Amino acid sequence: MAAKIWMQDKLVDADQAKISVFDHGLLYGDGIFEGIRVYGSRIFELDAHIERLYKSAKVIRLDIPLDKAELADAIEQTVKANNIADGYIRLIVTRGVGDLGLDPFLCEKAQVIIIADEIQLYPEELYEKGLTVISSTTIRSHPLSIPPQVKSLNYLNSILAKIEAIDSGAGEAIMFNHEGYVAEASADNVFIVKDGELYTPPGYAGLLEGITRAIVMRLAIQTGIKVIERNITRADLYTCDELFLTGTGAEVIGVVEIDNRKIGDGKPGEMTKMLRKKFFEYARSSNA
Ligand code: PXG
Repeated sequence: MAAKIWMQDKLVDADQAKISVFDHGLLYGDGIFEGIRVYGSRIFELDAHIERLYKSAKVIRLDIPLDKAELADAIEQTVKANNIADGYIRLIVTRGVGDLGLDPFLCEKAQVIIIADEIQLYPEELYEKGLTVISSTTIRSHPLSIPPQVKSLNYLNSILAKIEAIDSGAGEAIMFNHEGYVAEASADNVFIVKDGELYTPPGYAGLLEGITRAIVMRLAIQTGIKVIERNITRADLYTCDELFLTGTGAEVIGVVEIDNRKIGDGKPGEMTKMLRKKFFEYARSSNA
């Protein structure tokens, strides 16, 4: 358990880190967050996470009470105070304390919370064997609803998909968009390999543009692999040579079965393994 939590403008003991029952983050899921990794005491892609947080804030008209440099400094201090060498940061900004009505502008001030802790990893065995996934019947929200680009505190869409996965004994659920194209998994982005080329749904398919996704695309291009962002159908998933997911928690993980259809030979594919290795090395290297 984390010992010290950043609350607004200072570190406090974990048992003193409390928020009001009138916080709109709790009452309405009105807020945003980021999940960030720490590798070898270095905060991975901190600038990209801060940029994404501020973009989420802009969309929902939330004023973050710290500027980007102050926020980065607060994150660094929280990691140090908890002695986290390899771990996980949860950065949260809620709308803050308001009344029982929806109006966000009646809230006093946004509430910044930073938790730095150990990370719960998928067991290594799962990376070797690969994940089983299902197609979710819950679709990603329409772009004119909660924009999927906003990493909001309302994750019920993803949670409904995750429940479906758990109910069917699968590790993850693939979510489609309102047009029936693949969007992403409940907390990861989706890639497929077909004839040696790498495909991933474009941002406009309605997905969170993952920071891991961007790095994996870059590493693939550097290796000479052609990377194509285009709409992917369910049949594309069923007939691809390889399928894998990317995200802060999972990094790169192979999928070997979807909706009772085996992918490839039922083991994580060669390109998946190569990109997992490259990502693993990059994240732990001193230039990351
Ligand atoms: N799509 C969704 C819906 C996500 O929530 C990703 C894609 C991958 O994005 P990144 O930037 O991480 O490559 C996410 C990330 C958690 C947790 O505790 C979830 C995420 C990140 C960190 C922790 O479930 N989601």
